[in-house]
Amino acid sequence: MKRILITGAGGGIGRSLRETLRGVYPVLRLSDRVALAPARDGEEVDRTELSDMAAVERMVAEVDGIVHLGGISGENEWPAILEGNIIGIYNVFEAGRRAGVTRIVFATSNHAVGFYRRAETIDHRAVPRPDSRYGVSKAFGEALASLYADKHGIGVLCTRIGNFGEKPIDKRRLSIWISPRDYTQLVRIGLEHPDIHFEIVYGVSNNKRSWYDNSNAYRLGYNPQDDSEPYAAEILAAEAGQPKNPIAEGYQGGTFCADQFTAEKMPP
Ligand code: 15L
Repeated sequence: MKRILITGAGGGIGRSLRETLRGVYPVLRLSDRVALAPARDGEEVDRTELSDMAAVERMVAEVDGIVHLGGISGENEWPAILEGNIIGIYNVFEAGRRAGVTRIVFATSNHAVGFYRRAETIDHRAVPRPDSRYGVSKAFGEALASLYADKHGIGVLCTRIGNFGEKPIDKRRLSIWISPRDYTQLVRIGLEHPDIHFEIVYGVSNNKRSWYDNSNAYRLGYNPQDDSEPYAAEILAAEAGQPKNPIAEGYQGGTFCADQFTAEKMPP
């Protein structure tokens, strides 16, 4: 892979990958809707609105692989989700197909499956149970990725990211945290593994409290280095005695499930 495009390169994960993938591939093309820091050696900087197909076509020209992080990264009003995450991902896959892109790593989210109970362990075969319009857009992206793999032969790794950061920030994130070095490893598997058709894996570190059976990632060679457990005692002590919302506490998606919840009963 000579030229790798990162969309959403100005966000937290994008800024991190800009450093950890530096020098790994000959050229990193970094794109966002906002201005980015100027290009260094081995970098190209681009500014594109993902809902603008003509601009997306220019963004993907001469690219071999894409790490698609761009779009809206949390719950929002429907017009913003539609533009950034539905039209946006369609444009990236379709323009990528026309440009001859062979690999895409898609940053999907735990919120595509957020309405599974915390007592359940789910694997890559779990059917979507989105907890928000945002989660629905990620499930749509996974379905679109499946179509472009089956119909057009683009190899796609869908990484259902839990929570990315230097360390976990609360009790829920102890179960879904992923460190920068572990996510970098997953992205490299997605771009470099010789045999990827369409795969879903969980973008989580080796967390003792994980809600996921991530055997599909391990099958592809993922060997996470980090575990949230050393942070657990401090986080749990800080949260002790805090009031808890039963919907947020009952389901993996947390507050995304409780937000705007109007059903009379808790879902199964
Ligand atoms: C996500 O998908 C979001 O992009 C991120 O901002 C966090 O909210 C994360 O999920 C999470 O569940 O912690």
